Amino acid sequence: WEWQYLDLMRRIWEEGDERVDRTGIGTRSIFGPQLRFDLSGGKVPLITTKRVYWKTAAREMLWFLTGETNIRPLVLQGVKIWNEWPHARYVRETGDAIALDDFVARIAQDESFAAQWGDLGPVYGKQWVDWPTYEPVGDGFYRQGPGINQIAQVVESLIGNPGSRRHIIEGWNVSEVDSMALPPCHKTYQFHVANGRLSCALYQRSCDVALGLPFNLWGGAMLTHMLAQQVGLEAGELVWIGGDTHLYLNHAHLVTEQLSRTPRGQPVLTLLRKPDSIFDYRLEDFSVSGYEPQAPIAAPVAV
Ligand code: THF
Repeated sequence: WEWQYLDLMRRIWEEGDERVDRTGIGTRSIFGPQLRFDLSGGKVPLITTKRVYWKTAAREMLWFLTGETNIRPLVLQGVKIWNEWPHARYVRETGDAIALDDFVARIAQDESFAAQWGDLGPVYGKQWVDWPTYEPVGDGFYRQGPGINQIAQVVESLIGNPGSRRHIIEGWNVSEVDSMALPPCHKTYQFHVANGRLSCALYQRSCDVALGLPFNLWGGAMLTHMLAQQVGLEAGELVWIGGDTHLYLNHAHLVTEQLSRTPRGQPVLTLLRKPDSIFDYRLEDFSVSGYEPQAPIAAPVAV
């Protein structure tokens, strides 16, 4: 199964269209690839040709499900993957060239500093569980209505109307994209029930294949396994579809090293408990077996 990932990496590196991207680092890019992974029996597409910190990715997914958009809860758990964006904004807006580590330490220590500078705007968590609505109050004025919890709605629709073609979690809120630190990359999750199995199609408009994709594949699989457990179905397949699917030019060492490695086995996720709802999972509920990854390959993240 993992060869799909390595083949994608090779194809982008050899055939991708080279351009200077938003971050200024430069990428090679292809458009519209698809990967498919069997999730039956707890299988997860957890990449073995380098160590993927699945607990970090799991903490991120659980953070999304809380509706939180501030990095502070992640920082307090030692999760660093979102730190660069608030730091860059702080430096840009205050002119204070504080080092990243010092900035993160302040986010951890100072709650009001975190409230002011740690927020990413209305990103994934906000849209997933509290998509804003507006109600007319006359004369062309609107007031805020109750937020929509898309996750809860999908759980309900999977139970009440499994054959529906509308089991969708959407991150791309057109009117709010400009106020997000980063518009959603894994923007759409659609679920599908057939033969007692729950499958997921994940559409990712922009994909950092070296750093982001291993996390995003894990995330899609984890969410599907959790939903399947909640609604009493077996997990089926994860179908991943990429828009602009790229490798950063400063990830050359990672590409060369990873393409020289051979995949090792099929990790399996076990959910140790059935929480009362999709919102009640904790990190301790996830156990991964059969994961014997090769050495980590560090690479810089483009901000
Ligand atoms: N921007 C870019 N350029 N790449 C991304 O992968 C990405 N994301 C999120 C938002 N913007 C992005 C942030 N997610 C890592 C992993 C996921 C991230 C950001 C960074 C990362 O550095 N991973 C390292 C170390 C992990 C760790 O320290 O725990 C790794 O080796 O996997 C994709 O959604």
